[in-house]
Amino acid sequence: MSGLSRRAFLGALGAAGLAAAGCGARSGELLPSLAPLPRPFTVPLPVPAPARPVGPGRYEVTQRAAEAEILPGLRTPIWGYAGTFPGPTFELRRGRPVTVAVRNELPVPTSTHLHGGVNPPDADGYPTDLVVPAGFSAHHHGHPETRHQGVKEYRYPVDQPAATLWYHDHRMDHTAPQVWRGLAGLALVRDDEEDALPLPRGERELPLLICDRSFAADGSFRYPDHAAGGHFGGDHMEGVEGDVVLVNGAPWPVAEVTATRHRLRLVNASNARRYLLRLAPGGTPFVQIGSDAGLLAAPVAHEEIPLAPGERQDVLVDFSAYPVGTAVTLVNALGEGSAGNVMRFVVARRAADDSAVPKALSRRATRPADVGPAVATRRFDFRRGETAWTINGEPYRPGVPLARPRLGTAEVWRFTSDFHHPVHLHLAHFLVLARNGRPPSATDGGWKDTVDVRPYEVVDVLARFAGHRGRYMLHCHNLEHEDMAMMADFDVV
Ligand SMILES: [Cu+2]
Repeated sequence: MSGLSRRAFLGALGAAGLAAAGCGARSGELLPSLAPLPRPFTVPLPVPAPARPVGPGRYEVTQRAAEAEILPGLRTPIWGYAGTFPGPTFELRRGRPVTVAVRNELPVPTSTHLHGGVNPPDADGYPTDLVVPAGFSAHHHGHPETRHQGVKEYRYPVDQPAATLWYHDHRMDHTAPQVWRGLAGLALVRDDEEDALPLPRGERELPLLICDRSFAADGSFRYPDHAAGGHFGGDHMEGVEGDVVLVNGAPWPVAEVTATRHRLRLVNASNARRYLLRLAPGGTPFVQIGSDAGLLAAPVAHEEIPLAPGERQDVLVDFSAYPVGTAVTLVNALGEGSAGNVMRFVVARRAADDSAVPKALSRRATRPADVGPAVATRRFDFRRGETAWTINGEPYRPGVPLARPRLGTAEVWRFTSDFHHPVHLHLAHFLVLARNGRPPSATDGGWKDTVDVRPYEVVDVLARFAGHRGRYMLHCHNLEHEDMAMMADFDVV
């Protein structure tokens, strides 16, 4: 590991690096695998096991090192919630609070963020609110830390609409390498409104946690050495991209489906990679029913789905549009080479289908006019600075809030950028109002917590600060940018 501090290292970068950050379609830098890669569409799609409560509303999950067979024939050391990658899927129900005791048996501290969750500040996974394993004593930051010895109980009210959430590590300066090693999983919130809809269920509802990884020759995850611990060089400062696309932890998997409607909960859990998802052959659209934070008011059909790190899309795909026997590939139009494929569905047989595409989905207000007037407008500029990735010209300063919105109000937040920055707000869900002063993209609809801000774009969102007072944050969800200081606190007062 480099002995240079993060800031000294970044300060040593030249103007060439600064210029390179601005242009181009890529959102990170490829780190190629050294292991031989399997043929795509040979590994069956796994579905992560459900988390099992140990008592009413209580879960206990241990973060630990384990091994997984990700590339056939090779063993990959992972760090996983419950020793699995992805971690177990939490099935949550609106109105039923849960407590999750996260025990840390890894060699490093962790902090768990439930992404998209409307949770009190002490359960939000603040980056210095750490669960410290037994025997770990190093303090290597000047930042004040909260330390929970061995275990922390996260109390989640689950007072929010049905949505596809996910959880992942959020440790200060170390999020990117710790998520890369496997610390991520799904949490699905369900409610009565969603239950009343005739959506595909059971085996026809597939959560698809998509992320890219690179592998060393021995099968272990490959990650820039100098990056582990928040020390990046110029070569991967833009973000680390792998050449293997994993879905639910399996490389380019294949799933047999009936020729019926399916619900796909798409999650981009990648560190830096953006996707533009299409079906090949086409001929049937993605019918979007939900966004990051829950169901849309009404379905919207798309030929392609962009997905930046942290974003989710809840879509229906009707496989009855294809003859039995068709191989339907989910491709990534932004990916080069092996990263151009995501997974494959094989339409195996006809079957009865009692699902439908509802005309109306959620009664939750999704028009800005129904949310109420914005009481303030604030600007947040996401930019590569001389010494780090910055927001409003400053690297992250824990405990120094850049905004103090009032509980129960809505504000317009304007995001500007010099590069691809998927901007994520904790606690507050938002509606995308405009891109460059024009209407948002067709795929920007509904309540979101992460928005893909592209190079030199101006994105306006209407954020609602509801649920809890206290300290939260906004940050770039390119995890390498996040680790390189592209975060800021805001206090809900
Ligand atoms: Cu960024």
